[in-house]
Amino acid sequence: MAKSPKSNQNSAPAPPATNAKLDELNQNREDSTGQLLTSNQGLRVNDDQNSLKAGERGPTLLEDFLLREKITHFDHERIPERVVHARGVAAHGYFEAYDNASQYSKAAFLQPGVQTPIFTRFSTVAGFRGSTDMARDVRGFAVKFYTQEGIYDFVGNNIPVFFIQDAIKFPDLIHAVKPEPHNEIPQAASAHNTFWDFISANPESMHMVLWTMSDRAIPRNLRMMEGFNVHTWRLIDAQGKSRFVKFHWKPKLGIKSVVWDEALQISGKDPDFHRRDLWENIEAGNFPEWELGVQVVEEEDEFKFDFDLLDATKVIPEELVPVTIIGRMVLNRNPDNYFAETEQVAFHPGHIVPGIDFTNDPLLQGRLFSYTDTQLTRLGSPNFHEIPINRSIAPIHNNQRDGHMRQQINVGKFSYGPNLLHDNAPRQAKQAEGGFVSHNERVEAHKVRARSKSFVDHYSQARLFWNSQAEIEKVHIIKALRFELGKVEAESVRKRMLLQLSLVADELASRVAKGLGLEVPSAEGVQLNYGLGADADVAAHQSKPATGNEPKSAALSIENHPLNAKKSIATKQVAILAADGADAASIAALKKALEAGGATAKLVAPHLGHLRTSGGEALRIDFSLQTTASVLFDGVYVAGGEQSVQALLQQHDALHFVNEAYRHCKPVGAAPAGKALLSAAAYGGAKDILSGDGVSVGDGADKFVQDLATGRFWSRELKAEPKV
Ligand code: HDE
Repeated sequence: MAKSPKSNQNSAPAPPATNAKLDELNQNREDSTGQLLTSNQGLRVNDDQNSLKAGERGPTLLEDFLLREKITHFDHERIPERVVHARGVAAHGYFEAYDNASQYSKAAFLQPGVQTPIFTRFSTVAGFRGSTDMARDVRGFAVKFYTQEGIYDFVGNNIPVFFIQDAIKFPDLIHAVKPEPHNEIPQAASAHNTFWDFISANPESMHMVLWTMSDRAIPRNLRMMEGFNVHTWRLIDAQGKSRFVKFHWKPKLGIKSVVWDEALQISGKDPDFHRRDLWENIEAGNFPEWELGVQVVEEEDEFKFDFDLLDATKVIPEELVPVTIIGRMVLNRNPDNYFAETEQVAFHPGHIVPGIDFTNDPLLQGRLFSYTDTQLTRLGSPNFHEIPINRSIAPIHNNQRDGHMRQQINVGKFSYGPNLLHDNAPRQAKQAEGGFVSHNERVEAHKVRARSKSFVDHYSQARLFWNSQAEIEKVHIIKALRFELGKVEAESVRKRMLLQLSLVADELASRVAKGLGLEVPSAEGVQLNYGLGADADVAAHQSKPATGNEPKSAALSIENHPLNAKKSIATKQVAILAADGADAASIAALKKALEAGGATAKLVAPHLGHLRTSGGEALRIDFSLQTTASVLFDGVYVAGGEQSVQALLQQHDALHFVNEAYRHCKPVGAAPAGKALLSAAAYGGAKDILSGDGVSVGDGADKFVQDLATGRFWSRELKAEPKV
């Protein structure tokens, strides 16, 4: 459970959506409102719709410099997309440190009350730039802090562990997960044959794979997910003392996900579901907020755990080391331009400031190389730090020079150091002046290409994760594995995966096996530790199956997570189904109750335009039944009014709307007259709709609002499919 410090939490009013970084960006903003058209050279252009020709019907002239400029620029508009995390969305905001962070770190941005501009980019990992937001995938969670001491990048994910322990395996992992190279299938999903072939031969992935098969990999939105920096890092305090740390972002609105069937449909109905949600909520002033938490481990306690702190496939259970909250992040402004900001932003785990330092986690060490290297391909020049969104607000002075698209005009003749003719400027900064000094960790070792034996236990934490899930979460993991492995063509891969799962928990393997129509193979005599060097002693690295009743950790579950203890309807979206003749009073009462709790209602009707209520009032319709779907909402309510309900009964889409919301376990409500629609929608997996939990008919707005705060009513799914 997170410990809350005495802090100025929420006490400071939200600053206006401007800050030092946003002000600095002003010099690059361009607004054409009321301006004349010019070429890129500033020439006023009289006609950019007709090319220059030899006669009206004649050939175009090579002389046409305006045509050439416009087309040439267009031809070069694209840059390579990110090799991973290509699809993303970002927003500006600020980070505010509470009064307790400075005890662990001397970083200027962690001193009490300091506010720092930030730019945060969320992403999926495997899909291309144009893929769907709702792919089952890890979400990137990258935060650029524009601190007074330079850029600090927090380049994390929404899952606290990773698939592999050593960076050298990353190209293999990504080649396996991206679409298969011969036909580029499947898009926006983890590849089936190749991914599971890799995973089944790579036991260290088992913990992370359970996270990706859980509902964490299909978030309801980006505002309601956690963020983690995965590796163990170091915090360095003002006395130079180093402590180990794991970072967490804790979403203020709790953790919420959708169900897989919804995810599949949302991908068709609104592939921009997450980016739209983030954009609209920021525009509406519902600024997303996270608290930054740290799990701090003293150096002398490094070896007191039964896993290695340097192993990125492990969490530190929050029961062992509680999370201390040290600050908060608020996103309060959308970017002006997707390409200039969200696409060109360049993150790097090696962008750190005094007070933060690296550990020897071999995954992190490899990342420290990769991120600059990848920007050279993507952004094309070592001057990518000069792109406005990447620019530090702390001044930059060094002897680096030139290169493609250099913006800075370095004056004078000195571009080397030491120099005596220029007083050694720019001069090296002493530590007391903020000069960065690496933590002086003692390292004495043989040079080896090897994996530490302390990294070998691949199953205990996978099992801890499994044991910590509520029954409905287990059901979702089983269904996800049946779906994903069901798409694998090679039976040998399916079987090997079942074997791996059986080493996590027999129950998990046997329930997945049932869906695949296979028996769980025996582990006897199988050597499992793949991915070692050719001459490695595999037997010595044999990972042991987890045994015994591992304890549970509530923070690994969504259902049992302490962040979800508080129920709220804030920012939830409700569809009110209505047609001509609807009862205005029932709509108004519900809208009022929802708005009081920070939720919004949208009127959904058979047609667009306006509907006429039973009292003759005209109400503006937000969506027609054809342009939206229940999967895009958190709850559904049927408005009163006999004539309206009769009209909805004639619409297959209206019945489907209610039926589907019920099957997805969402709150369903109706004014008394709406009962007829609920009865008619009670078919298939929703046949008990009138007696189901979280269904309110004629109970007034309050009961529906209460149900909406609860969220989902999983008893319906467990009852409809009892033997998963
Ligand atoms: Fe990344 N990763 N990564 N990664 N990563 C990139 O850098 C890489 C890893 C993460 O919104 C790339 O600029 C290696 C873990 C995020 O722009 C690239 C390894 C975590 C983003 C790269 C990892 C991450 C990236 C591609 C294994 C969570 C998107 C484009 C050692 C802690 C940032 C780019 C954004 C992006 C390499 C593993 C998070 C190729 C080699 C673990 C959020 O440099």
